[in-house]
Amino acid sequence: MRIDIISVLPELIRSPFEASILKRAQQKGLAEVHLHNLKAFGLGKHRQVDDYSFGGNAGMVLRPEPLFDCIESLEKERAYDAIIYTTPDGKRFDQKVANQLSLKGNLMILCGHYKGIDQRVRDHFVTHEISIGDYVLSGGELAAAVIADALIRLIPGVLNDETSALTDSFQDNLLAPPVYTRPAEFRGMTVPEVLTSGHFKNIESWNHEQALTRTQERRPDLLEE
Ligand code: 6GU
Repeated sequence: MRIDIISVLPELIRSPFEASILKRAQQKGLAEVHLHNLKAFGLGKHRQVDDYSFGGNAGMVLRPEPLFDCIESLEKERAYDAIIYTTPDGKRFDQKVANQLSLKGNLMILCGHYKGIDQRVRDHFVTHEISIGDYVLSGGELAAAVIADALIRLIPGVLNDETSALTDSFQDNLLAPPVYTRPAEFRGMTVPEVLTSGHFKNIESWNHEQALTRTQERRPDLLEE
């Protein structure tokens, strides 16, 4: 998987890709993340990328020319399977969307900024408009980093424990069960006996029961889907 992220503020999300799982995935050759500064395609001496919106609404809008130039220069190098625009008015991001997008080869993510990007860019290039939740961020960069993380960890070989992504919360519309590690007793608090029993079948059904109970209590909406 290759992800090209286009932003007016790429510095904001450099560090997530230079640490942790995301870094290891790139070192293993399983994922490539490239950050592009839209200002490199800005207009004139001042590398202008934004302008006032027609119609007089407050706030700046990213102009079409730098985005068209940037996107077309990338498209000249390779075909993209999806061009994602991060925006609060997009479709809500969830594990199902993450699973689908994780199967793609080349992805581009356009980070919205200010009041957004010129509608003509959306009409012409964008295949997926994604919001990461019902709240407003100051830019799409953090959303892009969230999306990239969620996709990359699903690529086979990225996680050490191959089954780990399969037992995540949401993978079967259930929240994950509680987890424990050593010591079996800590300050008088013990681990549920079944987990130390070594009885695989009982452990499995205990985990499933706990996942169901948790989901019923915390996210009953997931059980209705
Ligand atoms: Cl994708 N962008 C911005 N700016 N705010 C958001 C968002 C995206 N998703 C939720 N809030």
